[in-house]
Amino acid sequence: MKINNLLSHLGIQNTNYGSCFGKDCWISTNNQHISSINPTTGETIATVEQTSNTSYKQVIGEAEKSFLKWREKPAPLRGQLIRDVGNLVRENIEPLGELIALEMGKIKREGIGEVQEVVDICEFAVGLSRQLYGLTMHSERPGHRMYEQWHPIGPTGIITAFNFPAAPWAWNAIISAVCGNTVIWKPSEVTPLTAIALQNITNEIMSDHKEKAIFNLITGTGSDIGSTLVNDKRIPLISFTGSVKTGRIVSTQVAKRLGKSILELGGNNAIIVTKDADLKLTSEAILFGSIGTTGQRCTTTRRIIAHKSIINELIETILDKYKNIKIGDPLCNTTTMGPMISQDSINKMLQAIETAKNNNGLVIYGGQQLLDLGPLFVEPVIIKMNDQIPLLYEETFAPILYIMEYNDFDEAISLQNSVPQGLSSAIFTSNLYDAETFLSTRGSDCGIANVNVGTTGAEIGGAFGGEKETGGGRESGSDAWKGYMRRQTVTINWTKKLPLSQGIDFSQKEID
Ligand code: UN1
Repeated sequence: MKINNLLSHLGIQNTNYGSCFGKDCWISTNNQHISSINPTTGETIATVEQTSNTSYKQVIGEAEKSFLKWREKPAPLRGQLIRDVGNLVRENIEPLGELIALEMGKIKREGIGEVQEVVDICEFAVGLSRQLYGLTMHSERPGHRMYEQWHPIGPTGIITAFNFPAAPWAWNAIISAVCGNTVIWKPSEVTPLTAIALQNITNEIMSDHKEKAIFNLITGTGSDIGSTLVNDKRIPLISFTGSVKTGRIVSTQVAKRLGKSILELGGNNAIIVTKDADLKLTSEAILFGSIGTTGQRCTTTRRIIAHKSIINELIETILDKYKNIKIGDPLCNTTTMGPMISQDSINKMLQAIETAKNNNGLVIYGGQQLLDLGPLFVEPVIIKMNDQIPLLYEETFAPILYIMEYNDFDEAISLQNSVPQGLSSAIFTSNLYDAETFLSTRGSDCGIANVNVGTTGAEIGGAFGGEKETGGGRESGSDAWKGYMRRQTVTINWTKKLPLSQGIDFSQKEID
């Protein structure tokens, strides 16, 4: 689609308001605008008015009001609204995928894949709307019944990152909404247009269902409006996706007011390749894992830990694949890798390459800036690391692949677990013992552990998140919904007696 047609199809103007609580409820207070810039060309796509203190107050006020009504709606009826959101997103999957490619530079096929995650989570949430189950326990007291039930928690704040401008919103917002909460979304200031397009979709559906302010939008920088949201006592839960550095600040600020947070922070993901791995399969997974989304996924494969007997053959197989990467316009169907998001990211990548080279690292492929293609294009880089240097403990959000070798399997696991982050991990092997050891308690310490499947591309059905500095949060499928609700333990006495628990006798008689 032509860019102008695409934008108007998704309800985006040249200049937009960034604060909204429903159809025809976009608010302007003449605040400053931020620009959404196409990383492929450096050109401004459109501008968006940032949320001011005044518009913030209005959005939160509406979200609080709407919560009181929405929480009363039976969950299966809430599911019907979510089903309609999913259907409208599905109808727009292609333009939304294109918009993501345009605004943040991942290739269109991956953009569409990301929107598919939104559709998938909507479908999951519709089923979930009839399965927000609590347990029943046996009481120790006669004639008593005990059970637990789950209630909505309140308006929830969702802060998302540029690299996945749609899916993490959905993992959080859709689940939170089906749980009976209203949602206030602050997207990355770099990708406000995808957020506006999704807000337009939820506006349409909220209006069809005679609702508003279930899905709400605020826009601006993290240090400004993001921080206001994080510190707002009226928001019992903040879900934050972003760097470890910012996550630490967010989690401290939320904890200070005894709020709850769900954190999805950095990764530093490795694939262990054993001597009997299928190298064709392995190199396919490595390619998608390392250059998909231009190496800017939190699940990106950044480290390969290969057995010394196959490392050279593995490198050859990977190089064959890297030589065929087509770098260019992410909207072009044949492109496999688009631009990076910013000059700052490129600087960090180039700096990491320098540090690696200065520390006995050998660049075996790429790493050059490709200014002919545009300001933000780079070649992905493969670096053979001979020493375990501090650089390898950091997440550099770029298409950098470090390869290192191991001798025995325990060493491989210990290298895999040596980093402070704990998001995703994988092993490629046909050895059952190695696969099971990797999955055992002395194996991978990550939230995600895959066998003969790469580190990226998690399905929505599982709980998504990681341990250690990744923050411990879980989002998306499985029972991650519990993070968006408050648990209530209920005991009912249906007798005429009042026995106390633990057998305590509290009668007013003398006790020897
Ligand atoms: C992210 O990079 O923040 O597993 C999320 C994956 C995607 C999600 C990545 N489903 O790679």
